[in-house]
Amino acid sequence: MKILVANGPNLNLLGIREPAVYGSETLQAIQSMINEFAAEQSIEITHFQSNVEGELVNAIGAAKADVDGIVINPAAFTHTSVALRDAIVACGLPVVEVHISNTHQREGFRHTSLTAPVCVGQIMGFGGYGYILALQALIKRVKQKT
Ligand code: CA2
Repeated sequence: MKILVANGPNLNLLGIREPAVYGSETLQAIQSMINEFAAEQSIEITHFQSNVEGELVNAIGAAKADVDGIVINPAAFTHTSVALRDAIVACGLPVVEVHISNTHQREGFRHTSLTAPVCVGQIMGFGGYGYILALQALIKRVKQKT
């Protein structure tokens, strides 16, 4: 089984700024934790991070031919991007949305996700561990379908 883990804009800054909101874990540390979990589960992970909306759209489009599912933190594009939502629908893969913070405890504009309605589900508020929860749920879903 192959899974794409995609991260959106500014998540490359994790652990460097705003630790009160996002914790002190860096993106690299989260990716290492994911890799360790993936090795235990005998699954393959491809990591991708971009600050550019079109690059995320392209990565989701390319994933269709290459992976069995996607875990995505679309970051700020969650709340704005019809293009990402359309790319998720078009790829036809099971996608799980993850957020490090609980966006419902934050500003009103973060309470709406344009992408969550076209995902299998959404996990938020558990910091970097949310990626592991998302992977567990996605692996189960992919196994059910195969
Ligand atoms: O909680 C999440 O995972 C978010 O997707 C993070 C996004 C935010 O726009 C979403 O509403 C919720 C922001 C990612 C940027 O992360 C930073 C990390 C350190 C310093 C500045 C930004």
